[in-house]
Amino acid sequence: MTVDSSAARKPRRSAAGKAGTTGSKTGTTGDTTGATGTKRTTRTAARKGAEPELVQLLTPEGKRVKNAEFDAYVAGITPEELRGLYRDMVLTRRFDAEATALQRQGELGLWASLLGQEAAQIGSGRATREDDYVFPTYREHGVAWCRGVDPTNLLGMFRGVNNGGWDPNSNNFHLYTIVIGSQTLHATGYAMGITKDGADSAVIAYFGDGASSQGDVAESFTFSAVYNAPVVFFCQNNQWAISEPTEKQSRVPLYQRAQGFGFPGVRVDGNDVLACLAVTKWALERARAGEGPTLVEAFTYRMGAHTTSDDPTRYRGDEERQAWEAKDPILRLRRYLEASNHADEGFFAELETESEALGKRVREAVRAMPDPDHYAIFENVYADGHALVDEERAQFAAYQASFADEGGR
Ligand SMILES: Cc1ncc(C[n+]2csc(CCOP(=O)(O)OP(=O)(O)O)c2C)c(N)n1
Ligand SMILES: [Mg+2]
Repeated sequence: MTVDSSAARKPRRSAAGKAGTTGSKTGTTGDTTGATGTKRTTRTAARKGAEPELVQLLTPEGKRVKNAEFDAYVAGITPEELRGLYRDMVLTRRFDAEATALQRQGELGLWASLLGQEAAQIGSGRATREDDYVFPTYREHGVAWCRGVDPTNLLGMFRGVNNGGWDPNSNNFHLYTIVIGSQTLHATGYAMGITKDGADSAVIAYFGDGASSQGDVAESFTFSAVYNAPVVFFCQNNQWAISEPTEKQSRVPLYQRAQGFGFPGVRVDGNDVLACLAVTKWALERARAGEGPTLVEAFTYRMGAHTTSDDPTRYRGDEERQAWEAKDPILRLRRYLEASNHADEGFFAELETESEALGKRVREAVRAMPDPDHYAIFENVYADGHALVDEERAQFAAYQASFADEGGR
């Protein structure tokens, strides 16, 4: 069993929208009632020293495995929807590869690749409803895709020509947040607002394993728990925070942290798009039903570098990546689609053409963007200017002038 808190028994919010905190005991005694209403035993893997269990619906070989708790959340999925999930993942990966190449060609200043995390993002992103609100970090290109944000809009910030590039309220997809973990606070505040409005929308906040060590995230957990806020904390545990491995970040599997705050935590196979869809749907439904926050830990792997500025060969071995390539999220859904005759050669060929067209569109859009103004960063720091900022601008100008081809600008 994978749900780790008796907080799943929390009462519904009162009609007045007040947080129902009474009776929300967070004890560690055995049983808890699960998403589907069945009784289950609180997992004790860590205490017994066993490996934490994953919610998995598709094995790496693409075999569909039964799961009594979460099958219900994908029971009605059609072959067309399955192909849709596959298409989402393939196009997201293609976009990401194009952005990485554009950075290498000098068109972008930086890129944070999601390679390997497509299932975590597409599964969870497709679980959201239009009126839900998403608070991403800086790597959620697949979630942005699901929310209907045009991929070319994600690139301006990485080229240095704008501070965001999309209207968060058009798609209920907040701007990318680089200050690690801080968006979990924004998400919690927004979710508390939804409760006050008496609405039944939910919020999902994305963050990484490294972010889970931040005070902001702990504060978000505390506030969302006591206010019973309708928020899903979706942690993509890609096992690295730049060069810092997860084992240096936590003594317990990350999803188990939720228990101490009084709400359930679930570890899902982050390379299994079906499992991510099912678990996130469950968690969002809990939020809508007034049952408060959930922590979903999507256990995955960052196959690429942290960003294009990083060189992972300095801190990790190739074998690790190879082991995770065998668990590739796209490959496993393809195997399932083929084995179950849900997709034919024509589908894959058409998708390949669509993929190439997307790459071309992204390339052309970036090349049509203006060059960044290197001095824009010094603007809007203080309304009336500041001596220190002036000094830094002058220092930067001198540095720029030291490059023969820059001419100081
Ligand atoms: C508050 C803060 N501290 C430090 C950094 C520098 N920084 C950028 S990314 C990163 C690691 C984040 O790791 P994780 O949360 O696991 O996300 P991942 O990049 O692996 O998806 C750090 C420390 C930052 N951006 N913000
Ligand atoms: Mg990480």
